[in-house]
Amino acid sequence: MTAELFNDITDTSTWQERLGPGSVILRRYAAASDTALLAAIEDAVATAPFRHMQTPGGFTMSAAMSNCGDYGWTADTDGYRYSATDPLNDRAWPAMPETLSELASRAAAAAGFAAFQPDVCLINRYEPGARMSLHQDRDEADLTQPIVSVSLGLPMTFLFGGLRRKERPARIELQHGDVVVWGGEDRLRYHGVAPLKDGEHPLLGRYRINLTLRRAH
Ligand code: MD3
Ligand code: FE
Repeated sequence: MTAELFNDITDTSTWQERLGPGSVILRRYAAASDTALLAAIEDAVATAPFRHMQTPGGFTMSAAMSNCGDYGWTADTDGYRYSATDPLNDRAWPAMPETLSELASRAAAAAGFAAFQPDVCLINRYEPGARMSLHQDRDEADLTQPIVSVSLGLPMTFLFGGLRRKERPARIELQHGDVVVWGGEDRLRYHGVAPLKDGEHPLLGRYRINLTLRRAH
């Protein structure tokens, strides 16, 4: 037996788990491109730094956020919106690297959504204790377009609720490299992120980064 057979680094297997009629987990789908994705994120946040946005309700979000693409998702005391410029500097958001858009189109196609072309990548960064409460994503113009999410770094517990806020959410572990495609009937389901547990990830240290690739317009 050769050592490689037992070496995690050579394990590039991926597999699918269906979550609902319109949502599929592509386990480890992004693991092979992790360093390229992280380099692309570093590039973007050098121009559009991570920041903690304010919600219209007056709370500060515990995940730090930035964007790349033609638009960026922003929150402030006036509400939630997609804007073509970064409100911190009134400049265009950094362009979306092809590594990101191509990964998202491929993942969407693998889940049955042909020709997905994202125009936004929202970048969320969690540190231990950071969370995201149950919400729907409904600021996009065409809700027949899916959302593709990519998890990097520390593992987390994803909360997958129903179409009404009061339904008790399922808890799903997502790990480094996991990609999830959300569309169809599941597109408007309530979802959130449980408080991140402390840990140490070989590439990201004490952080989890989530990318959501979206079609805003
Ligand atoms: C299910 N982000 O940015 S990604 C968000 O891990 C957001 O940072 C979480 O929710 C995160 O809005 C979850 C998974 C996700 C994204 C969009 C969805 C799940 C979804 C849209 C509809 C249903
Ligand atoms: Fe969301």
